[in-house]
Amino acid sequence: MYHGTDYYHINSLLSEEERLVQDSVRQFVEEQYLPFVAEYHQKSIFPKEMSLKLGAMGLLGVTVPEEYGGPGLSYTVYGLAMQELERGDSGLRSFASVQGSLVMYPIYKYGSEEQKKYWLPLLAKGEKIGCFGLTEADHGSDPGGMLTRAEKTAEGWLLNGSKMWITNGTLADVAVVWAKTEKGIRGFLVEKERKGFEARVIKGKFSLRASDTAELSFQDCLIPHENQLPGAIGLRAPLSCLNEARYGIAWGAMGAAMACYDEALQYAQSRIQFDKPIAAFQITQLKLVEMLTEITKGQLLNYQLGRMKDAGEARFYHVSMAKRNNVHQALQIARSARSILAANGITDEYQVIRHLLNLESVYTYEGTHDIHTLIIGQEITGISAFR
Ligand code: TGC
Ligand code: FAD
Repeated sequence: MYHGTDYYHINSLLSEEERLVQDSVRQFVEEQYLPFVAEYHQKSIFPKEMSLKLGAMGLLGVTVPEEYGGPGLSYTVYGLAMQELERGDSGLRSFASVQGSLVMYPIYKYGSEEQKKYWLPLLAKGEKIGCFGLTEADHGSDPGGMLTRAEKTAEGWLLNGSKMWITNGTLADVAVVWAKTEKGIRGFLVEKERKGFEARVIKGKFSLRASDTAELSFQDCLIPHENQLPGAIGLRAPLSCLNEARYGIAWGAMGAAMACYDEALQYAQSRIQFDKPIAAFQITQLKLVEMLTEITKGQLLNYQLGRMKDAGEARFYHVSMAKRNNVHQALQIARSARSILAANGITDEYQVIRHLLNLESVYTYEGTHDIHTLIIGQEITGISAFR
């Protein structure tokens, strides 16, 4: 049984409820996900049945209140759950991030009472799946330049355009779509059966293979007026959803790093070269010490960020710092772990190469490393370096 990495006894700072959730998600990943992940990766599929399992465990929309079908737990619990899911695979955490932070959160925060009452309980149980369409082929880091348009007509909103790189895109029953109207950017709920809406899988991925990534297109796609999210006004609305997901990623990245560290340590202790375990060589020890130190620092960042989120004190640039640092460090840790496993580190008999390749996407999505650098830079200097 996997016991986690907790060099600074951070678990002792957690409540009993927080530890319980962490342990149960860890066990779920160990027993119900890890034995099959190599197959999902090889086939490049996200196992749809996971949706109901994650829902039954309360892992979809962790912070959504009980009156809308969520478990109404804290941000720290949410973070711990994401850490444990990503120890399995970034694709598993991505599924839960998108459903909870990018679909349920905007409906909860910006939706009408009818939208909340209909969608949130179904999404929380995993009976319905959602996706979030912000990025376009020509507008990634700069979503404000989006070309997708929504025109208000007597019959409803008419959507035209396309979205690229959309997680859960072909699995989704409903897409949260961001489009420009004559009054600026607005959010819409588009059900999969709407005429003129199509989702196509993006093939040939080397990264996040056990995740559904799609292109969405809208051709004169008519949706009722009541499918608009009434409270979502301007670019700040989708950006506020990203804060939620980026927070989960900061924790998740440490989960992937913990998996790589654990595997590299075990391998180093058992692999013999020159009549010694390779863990006896100083260079291997240096690599392991650096991994453990960065994991511990990342965990401390997450722990304090979680407490700040729970107290309502975390701003978006605080989240950017944890996402930026933790994903960067997780990627370095995965590379270092892969080097310890050497040739064995390139096969799917071990986890490190899968995590390494996944983390290349995690480094890019939800704001690239560079974009988070500039978000923090802008906050501390007061000068925007984006344009
Ligand atoms: P800018 O003028 O700076 O901002 C527009 C308005 O938004 C406000 N704002 C925020 N509000 C809440 N949270 C944030 N993080 C915010 N950042 C900015 C800002 O105050 C302003 O408000 P107002 O009232 O003055 O209008 O906008 P900009 O066009 O200059 O762009 C800023 C920039 C580059 C930081 C932003 O656009 C950005 O973050 N770009 C990165 C795009 C990104 O992260 N895309 C993610 C797509 S979703 C995804 O990747 C899902 S992967 C999921 C998975 O599988 O796990
Ligand atoms: P670009 O914006 O073209 O950036 C290219 C390079 O230029 C990067 O290195 C970037 O850092 C740099 N750059 C750009 N602007 C600046 C600047 N001002 N200053 C300095 N450097 C700059 N999007 C969604 O909406 N929903 C999803 O569910 C979703 N899921 C995804 C899943 C996967 C597997 C992947 C890979 C992406 C996903 N995305 C999703 C899209 C993701 O958010 C974008 O890829 C990301 O925001 C970057 O956009 P881009 O790839 O177009 O890169």
